[in-house]
Amino acid sequence: MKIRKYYVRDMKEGMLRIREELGPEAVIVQSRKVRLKGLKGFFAPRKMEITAAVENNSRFKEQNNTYEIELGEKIREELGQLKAAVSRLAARDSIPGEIKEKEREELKRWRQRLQQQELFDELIDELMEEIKHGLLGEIQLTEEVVGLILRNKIRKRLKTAPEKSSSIQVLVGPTGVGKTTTLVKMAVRYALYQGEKVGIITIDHYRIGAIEQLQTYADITGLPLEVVMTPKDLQQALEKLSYCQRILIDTAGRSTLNLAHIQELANYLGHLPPAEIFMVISATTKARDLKLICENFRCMNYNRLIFTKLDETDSYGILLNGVYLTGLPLIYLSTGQNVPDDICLADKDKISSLILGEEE
Ligand SMILES: Nc1nc2c(ncn2[C@@H]2O[C@H](COP(=O)(O)OP(=O)(O)OP(=O)(O)O)[C@@H](O)[C@H]2O)c(=O)[nH]1
Ligand SMILES: [Mg+2]
Repeated sequence: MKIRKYYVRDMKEGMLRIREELGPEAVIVQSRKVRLKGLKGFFAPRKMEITAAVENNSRFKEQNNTYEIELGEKIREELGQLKAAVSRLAARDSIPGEIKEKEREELKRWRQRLQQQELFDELIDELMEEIKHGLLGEIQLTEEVVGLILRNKIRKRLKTAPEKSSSIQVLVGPTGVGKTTTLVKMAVRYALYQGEKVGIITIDHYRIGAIEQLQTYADITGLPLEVVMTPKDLQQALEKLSYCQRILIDTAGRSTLNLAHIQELANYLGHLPPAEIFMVISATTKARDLKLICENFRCMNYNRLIFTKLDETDSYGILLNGVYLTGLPLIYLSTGQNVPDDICLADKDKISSLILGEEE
């Protein structure tokens, strides 16, 4: 596939150049307004950057920088007329059934892939609509090109952020999703690999064995641990660990449907200074339950996302669903039970590839 960028005044000029240089089979992958580099570019009006792609086996061939179609003059003329007619019809959204069907075929495989990846239906529809609108009726699509455009759209919709922007990080979420394990992975990452002084607080005194679980990790890693029993104790624990650059707070897992328990935990967090509050969700969660979790935990004012147990599923749509639903950045992915290794920063390219089933 040949991909080229054009810097032009407007779409009309771009279309002319693309058609002239890449041929009528070319498709527009992306278009945006940009300022050209340098002082001159700064003062000049913005240009339109258009990225166009065409398959290598296009019937157009390059000769001394010009392209010659391997068809007779008459056929070429007829083809041109036919394409113009189709384009006019497409613009009026009155394409004959046969051609409309053809367009659907090219998108169908990708729609199926996104469905199989369990993206929300409404999100799939939005993506497909965006693709259809971004394409010019006149030019022909291939599955490969639709894949490229889709990858770009998914990448744009995903949101990430730096792993740390606050000295206090709290992990909240439903029961058993891997909050404690992930917290320890993060703590070791900061303390061991990034040389920070890290302290841990737990406000999980509800589940039998919860404190012991974290105490064991604290003993192994040598990190200080404070146990908080009441909302007021939280302030004291923060003061005790004030010599630490980073304080990680573990919380009790709460059932998504038990709003009273969720609110009880939110009361603890109300005593915190501004913090990063990570919502931890298992990647194996059903789409419908994801909506419930995001909604019912809202009183926690969570502002970051972590997905765990990516090693237990081959459907990755939930990662985009989570960002779509909350508008929040995705920071970490947990990929297994090994502490501290099975954690990585969320990467837009990698996630797009996972969703689309492409090798990175
Ligand atoms: N396969 C897999 N298992 C994980 C992952 N993260 C955590 N686990 C496992 O999930 C189980 C629960 O982990 P915890 O860290 O105790 O979960 P939690 O959210 O703190 O649980 P509660 O505090 O009871 O709500 C443990 O067996 C972990 O080893 C992961 O990314 N992949
Ligand atoms: Mg826990």
